[in-house]
Amino acid sequence: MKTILLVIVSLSQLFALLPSSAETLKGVYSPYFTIGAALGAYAFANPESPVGAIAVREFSSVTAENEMKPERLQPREGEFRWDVADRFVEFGERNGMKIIGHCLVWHSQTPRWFFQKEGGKADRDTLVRRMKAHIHAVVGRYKGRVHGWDVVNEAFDDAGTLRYSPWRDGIGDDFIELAFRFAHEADPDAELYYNDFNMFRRGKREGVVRMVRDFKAKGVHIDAVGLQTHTRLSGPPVAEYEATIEALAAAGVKAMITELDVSVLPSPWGHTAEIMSSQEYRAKYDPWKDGNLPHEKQQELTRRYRDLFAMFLRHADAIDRVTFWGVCDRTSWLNNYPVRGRTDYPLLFDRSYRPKPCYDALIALPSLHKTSPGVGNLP
Ligand code: 9MR
Repeated sequence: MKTILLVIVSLSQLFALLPSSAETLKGVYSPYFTIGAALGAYAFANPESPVGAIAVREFSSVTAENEMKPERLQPREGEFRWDVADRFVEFGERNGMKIIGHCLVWHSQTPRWFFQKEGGKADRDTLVRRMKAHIHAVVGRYKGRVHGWDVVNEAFDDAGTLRYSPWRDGIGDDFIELAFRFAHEADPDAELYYNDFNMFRRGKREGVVRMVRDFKAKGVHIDAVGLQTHTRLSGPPVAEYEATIEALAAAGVKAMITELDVSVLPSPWGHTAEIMSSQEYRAKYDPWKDGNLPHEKQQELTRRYRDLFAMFLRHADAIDRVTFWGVCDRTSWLNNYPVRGRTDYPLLFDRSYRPKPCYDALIALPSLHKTSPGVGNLP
């Protein structure tokens, strides 16, 4: 009898250690913030997709990784292609998710015709008219269905001044403000965000905060700033992102973590996610191409995710949503950037769609946080 009891007790202890199948990312983080993922058409337009199935189970928000960018929606002036974006929005609605539109105004993935007219560059009036038409058409079509829009993407440089963009070149520095005004006109109830990478850098943080304060002073509607958060195992320091989240809260907007991933591969470029640079394939930059990440790297990845989320939990009041830039390693953009054809391991699910140890750590973290806040920061 005693032995049977002992077996039952130790079995139940064992089960208590295993992640319960009832637990999901969106469930355990629901008291703190929304958990989202970016998806490609392979996931939301294919009912058989394993990635789509994971998204439905684990995430309560979705962002279209590419399918709502200007080049997809309006490849030629006045010729809109809604088909795939419509399916994305239907997928989100069917699964009761917060749908995020990405993105309206960007220097990249925007067809050239926007910026040209016969004989050369389009003038300011033409550009403003085209920007307004694009934003009204896109935001208007999904009015009341898309929860929030990345209105302007990546307009600042690391120093906190405005970077080159054909929008800025043709319109002037007020192109950002105009985009927010047009988006607010088109759907006054949609949330509006400014979104950028390298938001851990002090210069960029200060530049974006200045813009937010200026918008608030002028009555230009803005709800949140997105920190893309494409990170690496070795950095950037969690404390630098933390400083940005605090600065945004002080300026009166929420922070969103909008494109989270952790590249584990060696990089000659340091911490930036600069979109312009790319490099030729070299084997030394692709050390784990057989699909097996060494145990100690797996542990480092788990620690990195745990440290980031421990900080997010401490600032849950200032953070509205945390979105991963993808679901599983197989389909991450990082396999092709900044070097084509590598094997990276940046997300929570592996190439066979199985949850990785970092997933288990993130599932366990909120209950640890409740009993001893900051626990994830232990070495
Ligand atoms: O993940 C996206 C990738 O599939 C595209 O090829 C790429 C094109 O620029 O855009 C990627 O997404 C970017 C996002 O739209 C904005 N922030 C940086 C992301 C990674 O480059």
